[in-house]
Amino acid sequence: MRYVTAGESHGPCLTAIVSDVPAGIKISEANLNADMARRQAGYGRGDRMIIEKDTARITGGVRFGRTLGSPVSFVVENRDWRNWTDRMAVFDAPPADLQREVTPRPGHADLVGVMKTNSDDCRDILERASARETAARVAASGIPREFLAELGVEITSYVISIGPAAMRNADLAKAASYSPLSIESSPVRCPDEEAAEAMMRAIDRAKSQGESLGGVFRVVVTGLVPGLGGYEQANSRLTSRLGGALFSIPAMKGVEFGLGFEAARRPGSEVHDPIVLEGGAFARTSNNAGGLEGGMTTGAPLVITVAMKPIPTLMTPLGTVNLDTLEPVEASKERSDTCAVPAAAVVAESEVAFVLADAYQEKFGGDAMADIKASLAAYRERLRTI
Ligand code: EPS
Repeated sequence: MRYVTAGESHGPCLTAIVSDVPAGIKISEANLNADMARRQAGYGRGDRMIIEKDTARITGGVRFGRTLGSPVSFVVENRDWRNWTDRMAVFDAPPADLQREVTPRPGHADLVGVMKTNSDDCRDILERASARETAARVAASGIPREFLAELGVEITSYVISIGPAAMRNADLAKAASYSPLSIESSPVRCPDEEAAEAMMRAIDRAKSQGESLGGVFRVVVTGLVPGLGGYEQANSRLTSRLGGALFSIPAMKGVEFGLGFEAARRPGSEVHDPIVLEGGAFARTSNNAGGLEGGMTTGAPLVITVAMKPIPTLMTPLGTVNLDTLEPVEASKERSDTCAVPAAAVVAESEVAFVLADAYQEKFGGDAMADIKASLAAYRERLRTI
């Protein structure tokens, strides 16, 4: 399964198309929009989220709640568009009073984008580089998420730290133990209530100082069969495919699998997961690998930890250079979020869903749910009878 998106942050809408979709996946409008709402929420979001009420409208590829096997298309309206019709007009000439964006924000795509495209207005760049685009990704991920759910795969995520405020015990061994309720009922999507309070205080402090905050979150996937992905080629390894997908999300600066960087500090005997037989099946006494060995799933939960940098738009701006006058000035202050780490975790789930759906299709067939399920059942049976 693959997706492509189009649309600007303050344009009429975002569009997504998912191709290589098997026929017969049940699609729930409620689930789709629940994920859209999860991406919009999170303590630390700015006023834009009061304007938007994101819902994904499917405009092709689904009939009577099931995929047809054709590409699936989505539209997500930008409610804010009505405030931008002149500044973001498709064909009309620019309004006489148009203020070009000429004070690029350090850390955003603004400066390098105008250099690269020969534009004289950072808005040509920032409208698309904006993380608003991730609303379209989450919409698109409705297809791989439902596909995986039908195959018994569950994807969750939670926030481990925001700025200096962190969960006291974010041990790998507990990674898959948090209930969706304990995560989703937290305003920062953190299952540790005390840490969540500290994170919200850190966000309040940052906001009052005109600052922004990044953080660390974890994506956990359960119900995977062993053997997804491959060791044969660079691009068959799930480790590289997942890493690439996660780094495609704006502002992601680090991805760790299982123990991650900690594995580099320990001796081998304290890193690798001993193999045992449990009820006739292979199992592990730990999951330091985070569910991947040799670029393939082991069948243990996939545990990925991701670091996000602080949002570059600062209400107490850093220095920059005015592109017209070449004078040193303060960077522009776009309305923005103080912290979007809880939302970014939902986007990361979406990226992971695409990679894993692709890996299932590769191994079990690509075009009809019935055949994929039969092939998966035969594989499970073969592994059971080792
Ligand atoms: C963003 C700036 C803000 C965020 C936006 C990402 O938008 P605006 O400038 O319109 O207030 O709210 O995020 C979203 C709109 C979204 O849906 O996530 C940026 O500069 O990246």
